[in-house]
Amino acid sequence: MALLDTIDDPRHVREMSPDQLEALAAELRDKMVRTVKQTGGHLASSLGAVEIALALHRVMDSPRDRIVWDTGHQAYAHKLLTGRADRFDTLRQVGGIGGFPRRGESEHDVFDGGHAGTGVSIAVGLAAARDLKPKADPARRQRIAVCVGDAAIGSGLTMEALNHLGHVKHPLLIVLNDNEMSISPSVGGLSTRLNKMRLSRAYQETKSATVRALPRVPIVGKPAFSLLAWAKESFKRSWAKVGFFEDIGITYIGVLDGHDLDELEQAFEAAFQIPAPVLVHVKTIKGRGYAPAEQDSMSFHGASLPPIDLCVIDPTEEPLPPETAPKHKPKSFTQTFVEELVRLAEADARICAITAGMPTGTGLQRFCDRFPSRFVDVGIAEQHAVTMATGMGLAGLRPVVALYSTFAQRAFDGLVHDVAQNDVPVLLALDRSGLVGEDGTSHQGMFMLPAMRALPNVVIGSPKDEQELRDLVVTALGHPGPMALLYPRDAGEDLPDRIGSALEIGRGEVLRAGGDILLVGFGPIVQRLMAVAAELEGDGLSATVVNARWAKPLDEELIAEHAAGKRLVVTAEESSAMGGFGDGVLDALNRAGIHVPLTKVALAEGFVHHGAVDDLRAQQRIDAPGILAQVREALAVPAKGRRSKVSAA
Ligand SMILES: Cc1ncc(C[n+]2csc(CCOP(=O)(O)OP(=O)(O)O)c2C)c(N)n1
Repeated sequence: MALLDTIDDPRHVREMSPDQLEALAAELRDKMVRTVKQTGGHLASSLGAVEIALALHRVMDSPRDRIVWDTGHQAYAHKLLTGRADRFDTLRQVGGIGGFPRRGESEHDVFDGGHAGTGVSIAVGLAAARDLKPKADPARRQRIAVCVGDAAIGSGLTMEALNHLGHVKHPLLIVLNDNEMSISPSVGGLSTRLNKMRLSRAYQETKSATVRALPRVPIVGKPAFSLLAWAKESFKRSWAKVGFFEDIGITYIGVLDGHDLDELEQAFEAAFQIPAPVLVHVKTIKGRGYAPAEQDSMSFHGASLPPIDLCVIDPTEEPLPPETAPKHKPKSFTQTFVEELVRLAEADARICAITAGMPTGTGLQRFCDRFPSRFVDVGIAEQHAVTMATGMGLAGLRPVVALYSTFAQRAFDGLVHDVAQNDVPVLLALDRSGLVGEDGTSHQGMFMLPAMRALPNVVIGSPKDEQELRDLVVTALGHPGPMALLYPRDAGEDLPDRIGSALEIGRGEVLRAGGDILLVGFGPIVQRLMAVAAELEGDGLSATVVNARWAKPLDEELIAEHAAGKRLVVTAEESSAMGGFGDGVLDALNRAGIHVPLTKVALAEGFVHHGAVDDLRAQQRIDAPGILAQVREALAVPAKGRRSKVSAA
């Protein structure tokens, strides 16, 4: 029987022998690799954190003690050790195990995460709550740990939390899981510092002395403090220049081998003896134990590739038979966006591009390869990206910030206070707008459109296809103010490449004309409206389809003209229904005095869980069959009496 099958409580790992633990670590890795080959997922990060998870569960008593995983993408071992091994093959599938800690799944999951840099704040909050309890309360002995990566630790939110923690000094263990990588190589001054700390010979001597001394650290009592004080001092002596954490009030232990379970346990145990915040800096290998992931941790960071692609780059797998070779894939919106951006940047030296730790995901790596000096990766620092872009815009540049819609949420104040208030020509390229699928609640791109609609000066556009995306990029970079462009993770329509040309801002277009229904959409969902219109013909209903292109300013005139006299208006967007494009159309029609029943096709209120995008679209009834069904239902509602849940008269 596999060791993993014997673990239904993480406490069981405390009773295991060193040999068993080594075997268990191998089993955990094997399970992750086999699963992710089928489901996709954050393989490399989780492979690198196996020993950290084992050590934390051996030293701590979860769920009484609390283990926080920053971001949550490296927590697969934790999931497997906490009663989810038998369901792990459902990872990221509809109704299955989520890719990040999810409180609904297990009492061992502390919070529902997904965004980088939140872990230390959560842990500080937990520690603050614990330390408010009366001294005699046994809950005051609760141990709290947070594991955070070397990229996430540089995010603004983590910096704020560390700064605060250094002041309030709640006892708490921060495990800095340093694999030198974000998704791409880590960037930033802190990252450079961490590198120096790892590489210095002086450090090597300090480190080995610390590690040699750690076994002598007693479980309780004062000697631990003096030993740690010694370790700290010796560290400071060697590292006067790199005492970043010490300087802000956080005790530092490091750098330890993050794959040496024994060393980790001793350090964690020692850290918990100190009545103050302690950061244990460990060096790990991203992708540890699976050669393809170790060699190419970038591809295996978030392996969303279909299983077949993982096999192609896995030398241990059988070669693929020719008939199963990957098929032609249409270009993604991301690729088209970057192509057009690079084309424009050839002719306009003011154009520069900014990413927040996602050069590959946003496609901007291509821009970087062509114009390295006009490209900036600020690290996981979305707010800084947007505000810095404002500064660049004020100084005469044409900054383009490409962010995933979900991560742009963190930059919202920068958008309001900096970009919008100053009315600066910043192009905010919101990739992954709409459903993203397997990453689930934390990652769906569904809140930025409603949030941005209220912002003065900001123009909001979304293309019906990849050719129109080129037009919108040209339009945005010729516009003297801020613009946000929303495009999805999806592939485009496989249309021929062509050069973009400027469009009139606030002008939509009629794609087909019909007398019964107006279907008006924002973004690529317009393609589904065309399919729906074709289907409705079979019902004897003719539909006008309008591609709105702009959610702000809305083409009110065009929409009002085509809504007047129809039996039904249907608005469509792949975004939260509340306060979005549909509400804009509704307001506009009300203002124009046009009172036609209106159905809003959008994402229902609430978070959208993980699963394949197509399944989620079907679930939300925003795929073509779902929209068609909604239209048919709306038309079956008698004109008088019951109001449809999304209708307005
Ligand atoms: C706010 C935010 N921005 C970007 C991301 C995308 N992202 C997920 S993991 C990651 C890199 C994290 O690197 P690190 O913290 O060093 O952990 P590692 O994966 O290397 O273990 C990034 C940029 C995110 N999850 N949240």
